[in-house]
Amino acid sequence: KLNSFPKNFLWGASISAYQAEGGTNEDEKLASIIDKYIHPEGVASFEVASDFYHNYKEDIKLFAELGLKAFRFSIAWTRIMTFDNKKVNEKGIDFYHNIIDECIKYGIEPIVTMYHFDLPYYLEEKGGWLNRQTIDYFLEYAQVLFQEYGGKINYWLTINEQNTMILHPGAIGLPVSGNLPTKKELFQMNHHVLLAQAKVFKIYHELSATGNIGPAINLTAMYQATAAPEDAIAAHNWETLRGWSFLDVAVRGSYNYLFEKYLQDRELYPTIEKNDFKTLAAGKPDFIAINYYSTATIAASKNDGTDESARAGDQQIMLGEEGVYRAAENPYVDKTPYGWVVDASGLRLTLRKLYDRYELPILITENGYGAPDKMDSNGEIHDIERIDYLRKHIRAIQEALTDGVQVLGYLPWSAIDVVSTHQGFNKRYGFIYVDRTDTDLKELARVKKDSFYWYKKVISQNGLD
Ligand code: BGP
Repeated sequence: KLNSFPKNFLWGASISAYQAEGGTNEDEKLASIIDKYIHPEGVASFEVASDFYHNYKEDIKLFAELGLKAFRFSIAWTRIMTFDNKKVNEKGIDFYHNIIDECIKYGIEPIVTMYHFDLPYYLEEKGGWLNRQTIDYFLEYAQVLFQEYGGKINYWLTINEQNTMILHPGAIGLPVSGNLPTKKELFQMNHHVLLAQAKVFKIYHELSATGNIGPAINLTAMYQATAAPEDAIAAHNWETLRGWSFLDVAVRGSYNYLFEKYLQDRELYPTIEKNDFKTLAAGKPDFIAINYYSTATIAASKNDGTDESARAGDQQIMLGEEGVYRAAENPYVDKTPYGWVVDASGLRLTLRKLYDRYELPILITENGYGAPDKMDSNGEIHDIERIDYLRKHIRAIQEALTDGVQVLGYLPWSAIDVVSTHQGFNKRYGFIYVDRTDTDLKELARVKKDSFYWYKKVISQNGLD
């Protein structure tokens, strides 16, 4: 028998600033690296996105109608700080106050991501996260966030998907130079991001006795491709290097032994200054947020130069690494139209493993089904595959809760259609359709999909449909 969802379970949905807002040149917003990325031809840019910047009031009203108890959005650093963090941009500050106040008006818990891929471009020009000074910039920005919004926000997420940024930097767009950082540089950047995060955890806890803060990692359980022992080792490599290595530093304050060895063997070990480990150990999260979409199936490296190109479907973030592991197909699971593995039991397993390891409450900040939804001649969108996907994942969460895992809430991606990280506007995840295509903005009208009515019922019945 399954337990019911807790009464205060945070039924929600998510977006990020750059994928939803648009208005990239308005109100003295600075350019972010995302604004400067090179987009493939015919794929929507982020300049208008879903026009949430102008429509937020109407959109949040729709979220209230949907019955959301929580709404996760990110704050664009480039909207609220002026060049060099010199002062705050009041227009940007007000914009996010307005979003938060609208949420609170409807009894929706606002959940804030502080940084969702969109570093200010002027910082990138100074070396980005490779430059240790970026840590101080991030701290200043964080302090402004806590001072401005601290009294209204109970859940903060520091960095969205640090592991995606470091392990698969190309997945979120190409820098203007066209050159991605080297691996050595990436792990140095990783170290700096971890330091910034630990410092932010610490200053937040000095300021707030009641609020919660945590990292948001892309986490998926893995399966070994066969019972061959070398596949088991490869799968463990993958799970450690792709997931735990980031969270172990965030939660325990230290690099785990496999990660250290991996970095040392490849001469990728970052420069670590004298007090860094003290800094890392001094900042602790209150909970862990995960973005979960799929499981990965992992086989031993063939070591013949093909590990990195061997793909399981189109899932760009499931690449292999020479000598460490390679991706394999899983014949037991379905895939989305974009080739992403659909595996609800994998969510239950991921939650168990995460809880086993850290025993911290878990917030699911993304999960969803990307598909090219079409409006029919009656102006309706019958996204039944999405409903099926979400239904199964909600059931898996209920199973995990029944197992004894502490799950605080579920915030699927995405509240409303947004621009996909690298696949434009045709790849939709929302409960609310935005009437535009990659190339034609139309009127940007909002249309409730079938999943909207379905999720509304689920929320009103606390997890049942
Ligand atoms: C996550 C990101 C989101 C979102 C989602 C779906 O990695 O945090 O920003 O975009 O993936 O990915 P995509 O848009 O590539 O389908």
